[in-house]
Amino acid sequence: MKPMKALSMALAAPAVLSAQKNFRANPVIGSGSMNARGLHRWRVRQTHAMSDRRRDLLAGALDPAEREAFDRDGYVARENALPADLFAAFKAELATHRFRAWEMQQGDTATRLMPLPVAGDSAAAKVRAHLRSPSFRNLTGYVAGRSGGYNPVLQTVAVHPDPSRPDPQVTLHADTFHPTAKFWLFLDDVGIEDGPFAYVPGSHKLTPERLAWEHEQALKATADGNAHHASGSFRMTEEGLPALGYDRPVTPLPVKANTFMLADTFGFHRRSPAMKPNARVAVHGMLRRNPFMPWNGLDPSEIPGVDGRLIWLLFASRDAKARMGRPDKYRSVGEKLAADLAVG
Ligand SMILES: O=C(O)CCC(=O)C(=O)O
Ligand SMILES: [Fe+2]
Repeated sequence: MKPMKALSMALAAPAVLSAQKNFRANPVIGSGSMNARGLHRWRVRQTHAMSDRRRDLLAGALDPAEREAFDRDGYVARENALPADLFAAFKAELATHRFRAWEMQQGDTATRLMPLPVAGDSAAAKVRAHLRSPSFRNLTGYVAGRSGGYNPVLQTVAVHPDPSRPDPQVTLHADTFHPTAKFWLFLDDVGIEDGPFAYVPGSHKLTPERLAWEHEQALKATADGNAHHASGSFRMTEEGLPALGYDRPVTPLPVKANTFMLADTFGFHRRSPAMKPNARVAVHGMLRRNPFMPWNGLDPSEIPGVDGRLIWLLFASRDAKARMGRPDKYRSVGEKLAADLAVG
């Protein structure tokens, strides 16, 4: 090995024991010879075994019916998630209050993120606190396979359907190689025509066939033409599911307003294509921590004073990058109403 190559491999090595999933960005994770010897397969198996142990420690704090639903399906829906009066107050606030917004365009779909206020007594701040209260936190930690802090943000998915410019999120995929949680508190009914979240029930389980498939994907990921695949979010086809031991079909999950939908996005999922222009508004969040650490909780992002500022720092850093001529995929679009369908 040439000295420069050896140095870059040495610098890249610690990421093996982290949530880093990008085959192209990291020369060790993307190494053909290491993956041929089973590096990716080891990372998958190890993180799933560790998540199982961490989940066992959290299980006692859960509602048994929610736990059972999640263990079976890989997702769980909690209806009437916010108290009715808070939900009504939040909807009323969203109808008139503009929030600072950042937008990303992918195909025919724009995704807008609007951080919620972290203090004060607005309904939005109360919703944020409610979604971080123990019963949400415990369930989210369990689904993620490791509990910790998270920052719910308002998310609008604004679609102007155009089959010639598909949204990459409508392709079936897994987000990463280890258990990880995403959630949506949907603010309106989401019918089939509105592009609901869809999931392959049971596909969060690491079957021997899935493990073998993960290994095969890793061997070709670095060279894959699909950038999402190469970055470690493996794409999947509906026809390929039975061979991995998943005998249930992709299931669109239409919901009633005020439903909290939570999924382990190691399982295969996608956004169903919307059939008409629409804006799907939700409070959205994710919990993804280093999956190689044995403990739950003790999350440095939750240190008082740090907690709540990180999300704003993240968005500020996007603006700073844009000012330096290196625009992030999310760009600042000023203040917006959540349900605004106009993009830009
Ligand atoms: O918005 C959705 O329904 C799913 C999108 C997705 O795949 C993701 O956020 O990981
Ligand atoms: Fe996804």
